[in-house]
Amino acid sequence: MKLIISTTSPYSRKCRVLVRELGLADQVDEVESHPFDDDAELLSANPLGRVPCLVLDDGQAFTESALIADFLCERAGEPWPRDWNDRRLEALGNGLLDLTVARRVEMVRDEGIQSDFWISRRERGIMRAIDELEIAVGKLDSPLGQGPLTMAVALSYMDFRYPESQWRAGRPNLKSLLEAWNSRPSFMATPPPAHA
Ligand SMILES: N[C@@H](CCC(=O)N[C@@H](CS)C(=O)NCC(=O)O)C(=O)O
Repeated sequence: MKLIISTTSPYSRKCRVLVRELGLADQVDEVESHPFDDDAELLSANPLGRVPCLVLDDGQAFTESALIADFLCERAGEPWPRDWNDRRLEALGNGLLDLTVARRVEMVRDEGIQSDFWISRRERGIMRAIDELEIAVGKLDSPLGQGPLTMAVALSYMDFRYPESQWRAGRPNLKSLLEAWNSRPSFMATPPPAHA
């Protein structure tokens, strides 16, 4: 299988971490592609032009990180608990990723066309989501699961793109969750590049 990724993409990182956690590294070739280069291989696999994209050996392609994650977990024999609470946390974590990426997209526009309305709306959504996740993560027995992984990837992306963010203040459960993930080899092997 081929996993088309970008090293700065948090959605890609989630899939890359899963490949390593689930012991699938010898079955998956990672191919780097910057989505904005509109590289032919990516566009022929994914008409949406986005990463990540998992291409199976028969050419069939999966184009959403959540779908890819489900596929990888099934391929590995479902080693992690997958109940509705995990799915709920995954959905909230994915929403947090969407908001952080959307905020980033707004922030890198030329100053004259940035929208304070959208930046502020994204930031308020991010704060509400992490407050909810702080409560939810306190009730988890283990950091291993698609839900907590998605949350950890989103928090790590916040550190990458918004190092000034004080998200740890008053949120000890989320702080511990990211510490737990940061110490795992799968996370250590997939950091975003230092200058990007
Ligand atoms: N919902 C998608 C989001 C993927 C996504 O937005 N990836 C970004 C990189 S972080 C991308 O490829 N953006 C290029 C574009 O939107 O044109 C997923 O979960 O896989």
